[in-house]
Formats: sequence, structure tokens, C-alpha cells
Amino acid sequence: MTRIHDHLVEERRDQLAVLRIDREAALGALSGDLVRALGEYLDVLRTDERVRVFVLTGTGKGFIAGADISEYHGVTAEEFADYQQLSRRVFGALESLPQLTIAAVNGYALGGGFEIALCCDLILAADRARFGLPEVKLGLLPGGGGTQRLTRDAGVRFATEAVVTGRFLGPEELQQRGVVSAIHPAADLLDKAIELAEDIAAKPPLAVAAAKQLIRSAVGTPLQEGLTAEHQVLFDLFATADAAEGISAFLDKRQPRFVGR
Ligand code: DAK
Repeated sequence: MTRIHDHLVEERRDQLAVLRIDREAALGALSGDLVRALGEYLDVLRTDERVRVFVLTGTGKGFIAGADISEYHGVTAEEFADYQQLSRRVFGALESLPQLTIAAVNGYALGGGFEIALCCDLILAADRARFGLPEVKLGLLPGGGGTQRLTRDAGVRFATEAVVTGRFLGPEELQQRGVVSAIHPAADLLDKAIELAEDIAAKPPLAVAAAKQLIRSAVGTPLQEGLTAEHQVLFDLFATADAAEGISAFLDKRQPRFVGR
């Protein structure tokens, strides 16, 4: 376990990095300083070839209860805009990580906290987790991608209702919408997330990374263009040592050993 910031703790396991937001007293609220530290961490992580899967989680009953509202009070329009720009860059850095990413949402994921989860490839939720985009209650709107990513992930009407009411969303209704992959008792959530991460990390890394890129770019790509890209990637994978190993292992009835080539 390594403390990399007052409010960030990292645990490394074989091919996994687990980052925990450790700011329980404020339910994981994102101060500017914390967003900056998260950005610096992600910039290093993206080139770390030892890590194949990244898990992000929180502490206690807070995953991330949004931006630190105390920092919004009394700031100038320029300072507010600086925070938004910083957050946009950092959220984008998370979304574009080459590694597969899993949000293990242990509790409140509100505002920027929900938006950060939406930047991850998979979302697992504790049964007690509560999601929401409550910015409208502050006289604002989501600024970290909530109106854009939730709409793409869950549909126009669901996103409209979530944004204009700001109500809390339970994990079950988000699972019905395909946003949450699985729900676990809070005490088991991290173990389940690590189990899933280990399963993915044991898969051929080039195939996993290529799948992530293809699926991420599917929205917004014309179908024929996407199908051509899928074929090109598949042909490239067919030429890899890992594909030869996967096919041989199946025929030999043994576990494959993938090397990432
Ligand atoms: N900021 C600062 N402190 C917070 C906080 C927050 N967002 N949320 C909770 N806390 C603090 C509370 O002030 C309290 O502190 P003490 O009073 O103990 O010192 C402590 O955490 C525990 O909270 P509560 O006492 O309120 O606990 P409850 O269980 O009664 O209620 C709650 C939990 C989550 C329902 C409630 O705390 C709550 O409604 N919190 C505010 C949630 C919220 O409105 N969040 C959205 C903020 S707006 C962008 C990226 C991101 C954003 C914008 C742009 N770009 C990329 C451009 C994000 C915007 C937002 O997130």
C-alpha cells in the first residue's frame, strides 16, 4: 500500500493497480488539489506496462460525492473555469487510459463522482451505492460529461430525468440501463472488483486493449467504418503469438499463457 497523496492510496497487485480515494470525512469530495494529484497519477499510470487493469474505489460510504462544494464558494468565474478545465483534462485522461478500468463504487457517486465512474470501462456498485447528478440543485448543471456520457450510456429520456431532477439513482436502475455491470454487498465489493480485474488481466493484453479502443470508438463511428476497423484489428491480432497460443492451448486442452505479443 502506497500513499501517493493525502487523499490517494494505491495498492499494486500482479498486473493491477487499485487506487482508493481516501477522504472519508468529506465523502471523497474532489478538491482542486485532489483532481490535480489524480491527473498526475493517471499520467504516470498510462505508460506503465506492468499494469493491465486499473480499479478506482472510495472509502466508507463515499465513492466521490462530487466536486468539493466548499471550493465553489466565493471563487471568481476564472477560478471556476480553471477547475472545470482541469477536471475535463483529468476525466479525459481516465477515459483514454490504455488499461481496462473498473470503478468499484462503494457509496455516494454524485456529480463529478458519477461522471468519473462514467469514464471507466466497467462500473461495479455496492448495494448501498447512490449515484446522481444533483448539480441542478445548486443552480448549475453537470460539467464533467454528465449530460453527454450518461445520455450515450443510458439514453436521452433517462439522462434528462436524472439531470433535471438531480435525484439519486440506485444501482439496480442503473444496472437495468446497462450502466452498472454488477451489484455486490459493500463488504465484498472490492474483492469482487479485484476478482474481475484479475480475470481480465489474465486475458491476452493486445486483444483486451484493442477491444477497449474499438468499443470506445463505436459510438460516433459510421457502422461500415467501424466494421472495417474491427476487421483490421482482428487480422492484426490473428498474426500475434498470443492468438497462436490461445488456439494451441484450446486444442491441447491446457491453460494458455499470454505474453502480450
Ligand atoms: N463537497 C464538500 N463536502 C462534502 C460534499 C461535497 N460535494 N459532499 C459531502 N461533503 C461533506 C459534508 O459537508 C459533511 O462534512 P461535515 O459537515 O461533516 O464537515 C460530510 O461530507 C458528510 O456529509 P453529510 O453530513 O452531508 O452526510 P449525509 O450522509 O447526511 O449526506 C450526501 C450525504 C452525499 C447526500 C450529502 O453530503 C450531499 O448531498 N452532498 C453534496 C453532493 C453534491 O451536490 N455533489 C455535487 C457537487 S457539483 C467538471 C467536473 C466535475 C464537476 C463539474 C465540472 N468538469 C470536468 C468541467 C462536478 C460538479 C459537482 O460534483
